[in-house]
Amino acid sequence: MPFSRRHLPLSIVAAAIISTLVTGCGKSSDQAAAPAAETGPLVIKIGQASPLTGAQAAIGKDNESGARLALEDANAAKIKIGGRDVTFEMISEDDQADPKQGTLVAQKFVDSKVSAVIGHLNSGATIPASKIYSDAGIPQVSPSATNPTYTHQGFKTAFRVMANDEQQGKALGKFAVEALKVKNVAVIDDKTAYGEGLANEFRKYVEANGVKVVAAEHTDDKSIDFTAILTNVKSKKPDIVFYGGMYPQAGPMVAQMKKLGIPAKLLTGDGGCALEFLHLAGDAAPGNYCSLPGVPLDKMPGGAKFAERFKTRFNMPIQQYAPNAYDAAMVVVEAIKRADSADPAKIVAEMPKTNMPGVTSTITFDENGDIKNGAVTIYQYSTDGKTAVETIGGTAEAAAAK
Ligand code: ABU
Repeated sequence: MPFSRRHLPLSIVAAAIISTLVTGCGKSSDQAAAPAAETGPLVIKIGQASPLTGAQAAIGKDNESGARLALEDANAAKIKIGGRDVTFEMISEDDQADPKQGTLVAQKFVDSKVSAVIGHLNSGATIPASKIYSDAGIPQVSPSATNPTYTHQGFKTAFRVMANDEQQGKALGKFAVEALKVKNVAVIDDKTAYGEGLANEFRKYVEANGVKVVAAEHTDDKSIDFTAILTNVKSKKPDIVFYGGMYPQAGPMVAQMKKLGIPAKLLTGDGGCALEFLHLAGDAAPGNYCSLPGVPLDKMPGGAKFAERFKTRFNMPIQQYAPNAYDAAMVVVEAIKRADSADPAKIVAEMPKTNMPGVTSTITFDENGDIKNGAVTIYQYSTDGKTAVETIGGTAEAAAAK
């Protein structure tokens, strides 16, 4: 970090961001953003895409709210682009966590002439959509899609504000080997870009460290009955069950593990680390593990204040990725300010220069568009929440979380 904001409340961090937004706006406008004849307010459209209906709607709306809060803050800052007053307008679309729907939403954003996109939430939707944004030259920042492929396709338009699944799979494997000291594991995935990819990264790490995979099973991101695969898993007596997938499956899975008398705990990634897991798992939740990219909320530079503001604004707690969605949107706003333009090409050119003290951490990108120094935190569920047990990797914030 250029200077320590770790213990500063969000109000101060937000004030700093707002102050930065207000300054440096005296450059002349480009034609695409502000034709010389126009002097009225400039409306800059920002796309937001996540599952707003279906089993993952809770976290999809959480992403939407995080991005909305950022754009409301940007509007309150009354920035100018090309000398004109600016209003950021969020266009939010439901991609249903579906790859095909993701591409339809992406084309809709292109047709609507958005300046940038925050999203998508799921890797399965983000990856195919990213080709459409790349072809259109529109910058895209995913708050939560963690499959490495997203940023490894050579697209200049693709960015993500959290650690990817190479890092997350390795961190989960390291935790299983070193902290849990497992000797054999069962691995289940949902065959999605995210779930299968994370399970493969986990498996690669544990097998390289002498752990035996005694069962490898597959489900999908719609199923809620896992009796058949769990019956097979039970017969193999694993020390732990790893699941690569999302909470609508992870919650019922642990409930059914308990019902079947499987003594092993579930270890899963960020897809299983949503607040909703607790409701779905019921009394089977305590003791199970999940990971989330980043440091714990209370160790984030602006975490505590953000949680308070989020609760006040939306009358509900943070579900999962809202702080990351806030940062993703603010990264775009900052790039627009530096570009002094709403022209996507000019915003894309500014994105690699990002060095922003955000809610979650100071955000800078590597040559692929991945966040530099991304941390991963492992949590253990209790009856009514989850407790951070270990933070692996990352920057000063991660060190402070240990
Ligand atoms: N990172 C887990 C949830 C989103 C995704 O990557 O599919």
